[in-house]
Amino acid sequence: MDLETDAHMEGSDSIRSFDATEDSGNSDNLDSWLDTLKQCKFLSQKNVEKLCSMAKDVLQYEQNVQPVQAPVTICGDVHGQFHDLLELFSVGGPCPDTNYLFMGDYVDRGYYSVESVSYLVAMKVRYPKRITILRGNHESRQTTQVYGFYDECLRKYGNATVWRMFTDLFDYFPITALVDNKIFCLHGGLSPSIDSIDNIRSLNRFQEVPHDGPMSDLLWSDPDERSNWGVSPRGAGFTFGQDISEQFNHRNNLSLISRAHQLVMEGYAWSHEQQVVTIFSAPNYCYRCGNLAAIMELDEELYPTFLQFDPCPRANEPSVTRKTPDYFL
Ligand SMILES: [Mn+2]
Repeated sequence: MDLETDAHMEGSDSIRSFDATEDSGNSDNLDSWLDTLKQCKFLSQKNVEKLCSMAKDVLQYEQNVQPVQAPVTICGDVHGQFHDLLELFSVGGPCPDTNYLFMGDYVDRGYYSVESVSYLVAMKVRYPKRITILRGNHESRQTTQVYGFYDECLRKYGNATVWRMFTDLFDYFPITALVDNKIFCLHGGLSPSIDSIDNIRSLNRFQEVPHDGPMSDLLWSDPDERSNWGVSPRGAGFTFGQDISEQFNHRNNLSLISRAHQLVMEGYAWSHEQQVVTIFSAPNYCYRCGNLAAIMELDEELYPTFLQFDPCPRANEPSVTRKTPDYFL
């Protein structure tokens, strides 16, 4: 398919603009790709190329602070645990009946990064108003070369082209979202370079995640019991105390910071006197951590309900007793 011609034809298709289901067009392709992916089969390289091109067309118009309306269900790290991602949609309700906001880290660690990120990106293109996908610190060229996604692409496609197409696409992902102007969502946490949400709007996000600076901090930082800013043991981002969260929420008229990025055994954890919540959606992380996963449903009044879930029992799963790759250590 000639993508430019195809895009031109879609642009002149008036039916598309009036589609009440807010489809993106191309739904025949997308629905068949989604059917393939649901069986945990990955797309052809050619179709990944088409998918990434379509996704860029959608994501380039989203904002650094993407506005989202409640009700919406907020999800944390997935990390290539594809069967657990399907379990997440089973627990939370199918999209587009339920709106979803994912806070990054779709790839690395688990065995099905390709299927997981392909599925979420295809859902984004299929239902662009119903699902928001933010960037995590693992949606980067550098991190994916160390923690598994690059190797998985090589193994499944025989070359690095699919890895390059996805990591190029990651540069387009929005870095934060704001639910009804009250709940600020992002992968990591706050940055000493950012006082207000407007500061984030002025960043140029269309680049590899930098080693330091505000964009890096938003994807890497963690809340901490110690007050003020601290050095992060991760080697990127900062730790931030309750005083910092209070100040940020007060200054920006927020009720809550919702973030992911850290393994929490119950799947969710409050901190800073309920001004920050951590959500982690990969159950039994790395197939060995024994944690629950959770997602946070927000109703129209932004009242949160947490849904926890266990790992999905599955056939053909790689044995947990196999040799643990070095990058798990
Ligand atoms: Mn992370």
